[in-house]
Amino acid sequence: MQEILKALGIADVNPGGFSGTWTGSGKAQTVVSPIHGEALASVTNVTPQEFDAILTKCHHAFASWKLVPAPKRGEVVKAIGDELRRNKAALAELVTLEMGKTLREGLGEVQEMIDICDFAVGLSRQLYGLTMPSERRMHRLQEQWHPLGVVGVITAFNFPVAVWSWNTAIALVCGDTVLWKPSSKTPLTAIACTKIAEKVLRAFGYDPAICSLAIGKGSDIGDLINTDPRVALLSYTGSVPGGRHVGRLVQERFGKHILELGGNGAVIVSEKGDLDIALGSVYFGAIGTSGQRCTSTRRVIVHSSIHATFLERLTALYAKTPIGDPRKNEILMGPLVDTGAVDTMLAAIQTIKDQGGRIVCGGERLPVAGGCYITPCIASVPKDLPMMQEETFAPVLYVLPYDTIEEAIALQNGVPQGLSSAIITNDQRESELFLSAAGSDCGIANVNTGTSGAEIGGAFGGEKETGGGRESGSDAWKAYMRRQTSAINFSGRVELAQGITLEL
Ligand code: UN1
Repeated sequence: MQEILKALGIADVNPGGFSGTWTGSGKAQTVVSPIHGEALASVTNVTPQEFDAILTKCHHAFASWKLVPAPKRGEVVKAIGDELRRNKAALAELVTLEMGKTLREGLGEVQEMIDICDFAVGLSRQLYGLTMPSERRMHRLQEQWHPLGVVGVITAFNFPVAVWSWNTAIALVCGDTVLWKPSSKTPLTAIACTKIAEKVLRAFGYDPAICSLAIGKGSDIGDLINTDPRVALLSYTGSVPGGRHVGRLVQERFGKHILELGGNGAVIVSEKGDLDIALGSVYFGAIGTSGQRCTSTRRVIVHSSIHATFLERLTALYAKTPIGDPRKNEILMGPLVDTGAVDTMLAAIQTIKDQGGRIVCGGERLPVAGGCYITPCIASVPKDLPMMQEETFAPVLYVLPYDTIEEAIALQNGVPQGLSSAIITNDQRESELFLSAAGSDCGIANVNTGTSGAEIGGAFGGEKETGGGRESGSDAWKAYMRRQTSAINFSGRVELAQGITLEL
C-alpha cells in the first residue's frame, strides 16, 4: 500500500490545492479505505482565500493556453495518456483502495482515461466548423469554434478519476483550462492525477495551472465554483438535488453547465431474448461497483412467461457472489464506499418491505473490519412500488413482470431519471421499437448488452432528472467551446440580408 502511495506522489499529509504550487491550509481530513477501515493518508482542504488564488491562476493560464494551436495541445494530452499508461496499475489500485471498487474495475476505469486521451488527441485536429451558403451574393457564411475558458469539473466518488479525464482531455484540446473539485470521499486519486498532469505540463514548459485542483466541501468550495463568473463551463456529476442547486447557481450568472445526475437503469428482458445474456448483463449491471454507478441496473422488467425462471437463476448467481477485498482477483463485489452507504441501503430495504415488495435475497451486513460490506439485494416488487422512482445508490435490484413490449417500455420510462436502459431480445421489431421515438427515453439505450459500461466514443449523459448534459465522445466537445458565426462580404458593396434595401 505504501509503495503505491509513494509511486503516485502521495505523502502522509497532502495539501489539497494546486495551481502551479501546492496549497491547502484548511481543515485536514484522514482518508480511510472502505476495504479495511485503515487510514491511507491525510489531505488538507483549501481555504476560500486559497481557492480564489487557484482560480485566478487557472483563469490566467487560459490567456496563453487558448493561443496554443489545437494539435499542439493534443500533444500534451497524448503525453498525459502515456503517463497514465505507465501508472495504470498503481492508479487503479489507489482507486480501489480509496473507494472500494474491484481492481479489475479500477483497471477498467484507468483504461477509460487512456482511451479518452487517445480520442482527444485525434479530436485536436478535428474541431471542425461548418461553412453555409450565404443568401447574399459574394458573401460567405461560416462558423468556427474557439476556446471557452476555465472549465470547473466537480466529480463524484464512484468514478473518481475517469470523469475528470473525460472532461479534462476534451477541455485541454479545446483550449480550456480545468479546475477540478473531486468528491471529498476520493481526494487522493485526484491528487495523484493532478500530479501526473503537472509533470507533463512542466515537461512541455506550459503553465501547470492549466490543470488546477481545489479540494474542499461542496457547500463552500463547490459554491465558490458555482457562483464565480470566471468559470465558463461547469461540469457537475452528482445527485439530482445537488444538480438542481448547481444548475440554478450557474444559470443565475449565465454560465454554461453539463449536468450528469442520477440514473435509474432498467433492463427489459424479453421472452424472445437470450436468457444467459440477460442474466450476465443484469448481474454485472447490478452488482458492478457495488451498485454505485449512475448507469447501474436498478430495475429488471421481465416478461411474465419467464419471470419465475429468471428470478430463480439470478438469485442463484447472487447467492454465490464473491464479496470481499476488492484487490483480490476472484472478488466480484467489494465494499460500499462508506458505512453511511450501507445504512442507506438497509433503510431502502425496509421501505421496500413496507411498500409491499418482497426481499428475495441480500441486504445482510458482513462482519468485516471497516463495516462497509453487505450482500447484494434482489427485491421482487409490484409494478407501481413507489420506491422504484428513487435512485438508491447501492446494490438493490427490483425485478418486476410485464406482459406486452409497450407496457415494458412504459415501465422503463416511468421514472424521473433518464440515463441508461437496455433490452435483451432477438426480436428485431422489439429492439427497433425500443430504439425508436416510441421507445426508451434515456440518453443510453442498449440492445443485448447491459446498462453500464458506456464506451468513451459515444456521448455520455441522460435526459429528464439526469440533467441533459453530454460529455466524453461523439461531438460532446462542442459544449467545451464557444461557437462563432461569421458573415464575410467580399462583394465590394453593401448588401443587407433578408432582402432589405438601402439607398445611400
Ligand atoms: C458513472 O456512473 O457516473 O457506463 C459513470 C459506465 C461507465 C461510466 C459510468 N463507463 O458504467
